[in-house]
Amino acid sequence: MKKRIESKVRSGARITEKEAEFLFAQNDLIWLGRAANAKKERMTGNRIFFNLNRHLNPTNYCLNRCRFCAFSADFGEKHGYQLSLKQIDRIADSGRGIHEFHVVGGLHPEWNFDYYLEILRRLKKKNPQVLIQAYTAVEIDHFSKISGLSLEQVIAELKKAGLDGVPGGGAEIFNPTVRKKICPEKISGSRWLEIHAALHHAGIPTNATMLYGHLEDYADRVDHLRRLRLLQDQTHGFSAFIPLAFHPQNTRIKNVHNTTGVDDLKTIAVSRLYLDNFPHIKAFWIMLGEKLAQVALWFGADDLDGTVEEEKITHMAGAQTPEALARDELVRLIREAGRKPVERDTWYRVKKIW
Ligand code: V47
Ligand code: SF4
Repeated sequence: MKKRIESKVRSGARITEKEAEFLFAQNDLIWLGRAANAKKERMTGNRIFFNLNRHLNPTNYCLNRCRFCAFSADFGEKHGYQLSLKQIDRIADSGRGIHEFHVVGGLHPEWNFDYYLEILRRLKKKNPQVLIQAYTAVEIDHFSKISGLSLEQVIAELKKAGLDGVPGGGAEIFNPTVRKKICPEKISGSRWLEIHAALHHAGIPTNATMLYGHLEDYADRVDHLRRLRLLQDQTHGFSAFIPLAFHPQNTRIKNVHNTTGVDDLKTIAVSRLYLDNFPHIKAFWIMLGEKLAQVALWFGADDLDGTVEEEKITHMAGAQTPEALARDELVRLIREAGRKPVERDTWYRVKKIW
């Protein structure tokens, strides 16, 4: 099987689901890394992308209360918050010099669709040059429900308000049995895929994620990747895939440990090898830690995300990483890995080669 996979990497032929499962079960991490790196270098050479971005989570009040989520809150809970439009304006003031606002939050029980639109308008008004990557498919589905508008109408309104791209959150794991255990209230995997297909048809590039390291097994991960590869074959609208390492602290998923470094690297590597139609695989340093994210640059990843500035979702679940990295620090991490740092925006337009 190893020889067959090596030859497929050389010829560019597709990895099957059986082979992907074999790769996940593989203990020869160095072999796996070398294969994934060969694939990465065929696609993006020595380049590693990063963004100058600011994350912003407008509220953590959320109707869904997914069991793996330490971030969300009900009214009356101490850690609940919602940003006023004045606070959004202050964040909008900090947009000078960045390339992206990344906006993700909860399904607020009382906000109407226009409030979510107004957030985009305010960010865009003060920063017309900054791209906005906002609202997961889960939020977009919610907007359709609360506004009575069709999915296509919601997307059109979001575009009008300044939306340039959609992040990959909300995908979690598509298998309905596991999904029911970790996020019973959330939209189904099929609906998530349907929303991304609609965004691609409307010309909005999106990302995809997979939350791993909870109750799923390798077959569930491969099934998740299979469904993503299939949709990408049809639409070519995904820019990047980001495996998200589950952080269990303060969540309602019990008896699960943090992911290990080996599992993190394996997941990056298998994703690079199997998702041959995804242009980019992101090692999100916030979740992996800066050091492992740097190592991942030799295991198939070609992107580190960005400066971030502020992060609540993972930190409320126990992440020990900083909430921000300076541009120079990202450049140093990439250079010290022997790679070429490439500053990009949401659309992977090159801003500067370092
Ligand atoms: O969907 C929630 C995850 C996601 C936990 O597109 C958790 O570039 C780990 O969308 N442990 C939202 N993960 C974040 C997101 C994202 C992040 C980075 C890059 C991009 C991108 C998108 O955060 C959720 C969920 O999968 N999440 N709780 C947790 N305890
Ligand atoms: Fe809400 Fe998203 Fe947290 Fe689920 S993961 S509870 S949808 S904020």
